[in-house]
Amino acid sequence: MLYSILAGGKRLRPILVIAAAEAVGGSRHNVLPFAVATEYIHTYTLIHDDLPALDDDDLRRGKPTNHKIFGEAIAILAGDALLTQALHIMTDSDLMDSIPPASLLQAAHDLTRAIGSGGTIGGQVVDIESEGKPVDAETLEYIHVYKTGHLIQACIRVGAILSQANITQLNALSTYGAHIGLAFQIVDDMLDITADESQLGKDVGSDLDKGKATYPALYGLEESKEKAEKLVEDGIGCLEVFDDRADPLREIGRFFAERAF
Ligand code: GRG
Repeated sequence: MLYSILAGGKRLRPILVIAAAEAVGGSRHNVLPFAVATEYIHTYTLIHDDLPALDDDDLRRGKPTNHKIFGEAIAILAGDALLTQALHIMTDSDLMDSIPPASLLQAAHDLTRAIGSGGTIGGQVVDIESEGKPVDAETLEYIHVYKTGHLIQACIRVGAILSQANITQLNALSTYGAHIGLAFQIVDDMLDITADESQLGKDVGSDLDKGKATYPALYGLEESKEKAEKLVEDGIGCLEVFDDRADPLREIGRFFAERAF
């Protein structure tokens, strides 16, 4: 668990939890346990995604993948334990000292919906079933939104929910999250072609090797870039209802479109 958590990573999901909380006037201290939980959940998905039965990758966060060091059995268990520990952290009754119980429950409910069969795992299943087959635009968008977008969107919603966002704020942040979440995976597809391994810290070219459904495969690199940029622009546009406390979310959006790692 420690090996993969401490291997690095951009910490984007916890950053989104905190940035969303602060955009609606909340406190970073109050949302920190949920922010940590999102990184545990994300790291679990990476460990399992890298396993031989799934993507069979050798490099992650600039280091050998978990199963390469500890073997498959321990890698599976490390992923399971990170997921379980995330649930444990989110359901700690001490959190009720600073956050209303209904908000805690809603946040945990939102986050767990985003990572189950109606979210990350559902997207991953369709991704696997689509390998080596021609995939239409609708299926491709489904894979990306479910596999990657829902967790990103949920991190933003969680920060807002725990910080007592009103419904207008929550709706605006949800739409922002949907846009940048899809853009993130489109750029991830592009980096699999354009980046090098030392820059990215993970295997490159593996989507192509596995016949994965990707935006560059369907639309080409240029059109994929345009789609990602448009999604981010529209996503940032949803933040008009917020003041400069939402500037970190605006910057994160831009980073999602422009990132090189
Ligand atoms: C339950 C057996 C089992 C498997 C689960 C859920 C799952 C497998 C896989 C999730 C799918 C997945 C890993 C999608 C990729 C999302 C993505 C773009 C990850 C990379 O995120 P970054 O760039 O990574 O934020 P860092 O390392 O910076 O945190």
